[in-house]
Amino acid sequence: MSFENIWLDYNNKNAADAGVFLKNVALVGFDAATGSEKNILSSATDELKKASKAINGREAQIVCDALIDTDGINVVFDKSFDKKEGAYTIGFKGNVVTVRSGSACGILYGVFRTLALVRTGKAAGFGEVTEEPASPIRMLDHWDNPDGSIERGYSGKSFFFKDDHLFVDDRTREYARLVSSVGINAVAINNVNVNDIATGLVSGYDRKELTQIARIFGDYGIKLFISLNFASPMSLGATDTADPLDKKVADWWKNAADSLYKDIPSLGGFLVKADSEGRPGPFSYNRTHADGANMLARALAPHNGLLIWRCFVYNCQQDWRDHTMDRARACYDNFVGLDGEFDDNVILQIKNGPMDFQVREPVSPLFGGLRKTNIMVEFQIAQEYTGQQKDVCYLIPMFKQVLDFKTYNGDGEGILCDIVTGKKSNNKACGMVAVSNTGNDPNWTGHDLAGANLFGFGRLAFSPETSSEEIADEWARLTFGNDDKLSSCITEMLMMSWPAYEKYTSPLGIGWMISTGHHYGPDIEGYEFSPWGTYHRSDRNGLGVERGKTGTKMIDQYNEPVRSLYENLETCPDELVLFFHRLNYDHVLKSGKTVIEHIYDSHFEGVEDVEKMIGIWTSLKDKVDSLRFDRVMKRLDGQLANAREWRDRINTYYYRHSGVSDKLGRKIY
Ligand code: GCW
Repeated sequence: MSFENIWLDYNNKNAADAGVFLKNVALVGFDAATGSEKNILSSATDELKKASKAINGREAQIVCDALIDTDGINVVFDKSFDKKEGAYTIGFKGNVVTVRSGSACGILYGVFRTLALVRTGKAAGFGEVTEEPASPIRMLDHWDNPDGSIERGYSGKSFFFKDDHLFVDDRTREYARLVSSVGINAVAINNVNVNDIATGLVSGYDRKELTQIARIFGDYGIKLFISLNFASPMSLGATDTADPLDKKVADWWKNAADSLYKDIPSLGGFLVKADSEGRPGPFSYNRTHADGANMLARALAPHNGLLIWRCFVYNCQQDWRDHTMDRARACYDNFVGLDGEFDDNVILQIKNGPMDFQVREPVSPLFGGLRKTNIMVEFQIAQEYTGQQKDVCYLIPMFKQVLDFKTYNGDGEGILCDIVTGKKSNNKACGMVAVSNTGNDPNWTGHDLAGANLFGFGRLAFSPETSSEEIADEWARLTFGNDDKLSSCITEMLMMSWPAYEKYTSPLGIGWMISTGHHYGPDIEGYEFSPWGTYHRSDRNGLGVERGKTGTKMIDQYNEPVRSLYENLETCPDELVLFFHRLNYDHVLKSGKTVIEHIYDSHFEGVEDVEKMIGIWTSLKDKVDSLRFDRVMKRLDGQLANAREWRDRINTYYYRHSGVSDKLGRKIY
């Protein structure tokens, strides 16, 4: 399927002076590049050629090894530039911009950044700035299956797999280009639920294609990761066990890793989902997750590979009648006792919340519990629970709140962002990852506005101090054209979208009132009497699971002062109060409203917000090409219908349970 260039479409309207900086290009020091550096530098050069051709109508004049002093860009590969891998300096002076870095990917990122700056009119007054990637690992996890389907994919089919095989086409390179332009440097291409032939990827299946993909990724500074099936040697018939302490098993993995690295020396490593939702894992052999992870890590260690181990481990066979068990506790309970037991090249990948990518969750307490373990935070830009790219939901503001969370992990406030970026520890085995929202739809993300999450996640992992508004504004200008009204309207829509989605779906942090299985649209009791551990326990008196001292004590997993903040109803923030506490409908919130009033009001407001977004988008009719205008409008209309459905179902449900009429007499069925 054909694809669009989205934010890398240099034919979009650019700032008037953008072309000046692309008339001439000087490449300085490029001869010093060796091995894969050369390829990365040539990706940077290609990019300048593409941009100059589109913006000026002719390719830039390229000179080598002499700086230019007018109308152009100097790209200086300077090994004495001694900063973090991927760092660069950009300096504007008159009509010349100079990009300098000591690493090839720093040059690539610096070139992409410069192009974004000149296209959005930021050259004037910019001066000189050095930027460096905050997170060492900036990763996308694809949940793509061999048959071409994508688990929780809302943008078409896979562009990595088709008919039980990996494949390579123009889109492979285009993908690498797109995500590296926002600093992504690691990608896992196959689903963490490793099914069918994907099990064989670690032991030779489609090795040729795997190698090609890794090379193309390498040209853009991206390391390939493979999701593995913990029971591979057994599933493939090589052993009769997958016990991590069995020598045959460890040897099998060692051989598999040796052979992989022989063919793909740049391989990043493995990603593992074990003992979760039916996947095999060390628990079957009475071994710990440290036993399992370390065995695999030792196979990778001689090659400097990383083993990324997911912490999404919980019992999905729970009895809903049992009020003592609490899924929200599981991640912490399963891992905190293993702190310090993992090898140096193991990284635990922890979902941002203790449940599962809901529209609102507290931060997972495990971030504050681990002190001697490498960790990454896992976000989901695939909008599984946040509108599935049918509804607009700009998630960057949510991710920023998570990153700002104070864990009090024994190292002062222990801001989550500092932990996963290795800021204080100088740790390099850490970072941020997002479950990708891409597929082979022409616009890559299904909803055109969902591109902001893909772009935004990369920007955030690289520069977490950038504001959500800045990211939205820049993305809008690059994607739709450099125009003040356009970008401010789109930014406004994006900024109101997460709060709107929260308002019409899930009040006060309760979550989970979604349709079962596919997770789009309301089904209030869908998961209520099921084994998945996701309950709201609404009855005529109230709703919520008590997670404080009189309940499941999940709140005790947080460090002080967070624990007291959440335990205490006077201080627990309204937006999370139903996550942590069971409340009656007449409980008065900090906002001054009762719980039932809040439920009614927020559902009416959420729908009004969607109507407002439609108004804003309508005002852009003359500014957006009709293809994209209509595509977005169609989805917004669908979103409005969806929002009304949520509003009516939830309001009616709680009206019938509580018997409390709406004070404002609005229509509740
Ligand atoms: O939320 C659940 C999803 C599953 C997913 C799982 C996970 C890949 O519904 O589809 O499986 O999370 O994160 O492993």
